[in-house]
Amino acid sequence: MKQPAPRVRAPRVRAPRVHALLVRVSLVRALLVRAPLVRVPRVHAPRVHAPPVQAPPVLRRAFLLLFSLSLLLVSPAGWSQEKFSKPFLDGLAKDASRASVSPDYWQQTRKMLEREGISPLVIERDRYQPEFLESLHRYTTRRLDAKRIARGQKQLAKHAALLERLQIEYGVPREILVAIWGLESRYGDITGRFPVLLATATLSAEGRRSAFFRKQFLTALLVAEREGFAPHQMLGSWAGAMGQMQFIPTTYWQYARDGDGDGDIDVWHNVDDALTSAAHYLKRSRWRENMAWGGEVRLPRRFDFTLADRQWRKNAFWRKKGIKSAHKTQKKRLLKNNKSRLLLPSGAAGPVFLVSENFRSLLRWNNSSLYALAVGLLADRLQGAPGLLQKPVEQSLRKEDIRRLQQRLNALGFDAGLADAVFGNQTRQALQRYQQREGLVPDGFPSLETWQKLEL
Ligand SMILES: [Ca+2]
Repeated sequence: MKQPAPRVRAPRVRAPRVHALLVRVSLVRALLVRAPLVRVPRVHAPRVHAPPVQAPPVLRRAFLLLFSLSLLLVSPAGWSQEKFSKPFLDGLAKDASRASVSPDYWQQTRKMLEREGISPLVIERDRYQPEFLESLHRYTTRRLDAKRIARGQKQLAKHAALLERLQIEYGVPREILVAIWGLESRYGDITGRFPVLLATATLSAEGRRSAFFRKQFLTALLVAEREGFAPHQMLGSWAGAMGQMQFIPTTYWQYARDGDGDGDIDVWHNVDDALTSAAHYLKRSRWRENMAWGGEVRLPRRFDFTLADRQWRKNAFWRKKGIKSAHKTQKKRLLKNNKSRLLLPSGAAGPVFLVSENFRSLLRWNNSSLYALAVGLLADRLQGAPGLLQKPVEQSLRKEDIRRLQQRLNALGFDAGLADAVFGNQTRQALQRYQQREGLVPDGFPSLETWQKLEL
């Protein structure tokens, strides 16, 4: 991993050294309050995507709480019995030295890791798998609530000058920045309480994506040393996402910027720094000025749903097929886009979207269509746009149902790939071919009608 050399700066004390017990108490508190914005770690390329993790059931949380409290009582030296192994820490030491982390900072970090041990909470979060796949309806209802919209509008007014400057400098609309801010951390309210170095070390020692998290850990070391944090003081989500925009360490290292020019980057407390860094990251993710993210569209009465195959096509093509903006005010914005693709997140009966190449920039931020749609839709709502014309279909699919669907399609000779309970492109296309043969609407969505026809 090639990283630019860290800026040389005298270490600076950001806050009084927090006793390990306090860190433990804050972690316990994280269990008591609503789960912090727990999300998929962002990867530059290729992106790893897993469905957003939801809060564990109440009972499990209560158990964890008791477990944590018992550790506080009986294990003052560390809150996990399982330690990082010596060969693992020795391996990290070599990598840290190669990445130009100072020997002194590495020793402090090693002591912290030896004292704390592998974090059971981080492991728990990483292994938690929701039983249901989230629908567009559920996803947006939980995130585009009236309070989040109203607070976003207040933030637009409060930071008008900064947002204006960023729009001019980076070409990213103010509403998009504020929408991301609202979704990532509820405008800075929830930035995570896990020590990032402990979380990323735990995930590189234990997790399914150890190579990815090892890189995050080493980059987090560089960030923490450069920014003058004690090793356990740099806090983030269980997966190491940091600050008001929830940057993973590699994103922070590459894209975080000093927005207010005070010589310091603080994406945790300084709104200028957080929003400037986000605008910079989006521009570098090829955000194009004067291009809408996309929008809801209206399909003609007779529409060929096999076109909903995720292909990028010229807007002229879509217009010829009779597709129109759902809202008059958005008509011009969509016409400006060069290429779009059609998105039917809840099938032909739900809302349909044309999304632009800027949507792809949002996917680079977080490779989830539901996330990118939520950003776009929240940004529109912040501008006073009405809600969706077509109500999303509420259909919660259990993972087990998807596995059965895949098995049935495979048995019928429609290659849905491995029956892994992930509703990916191959499954969608197999379902589309099945629907076409059976004379159903070929939207690649497991509607009730399709479900019944498949006799599932
Ligand atoms: Ca600053």
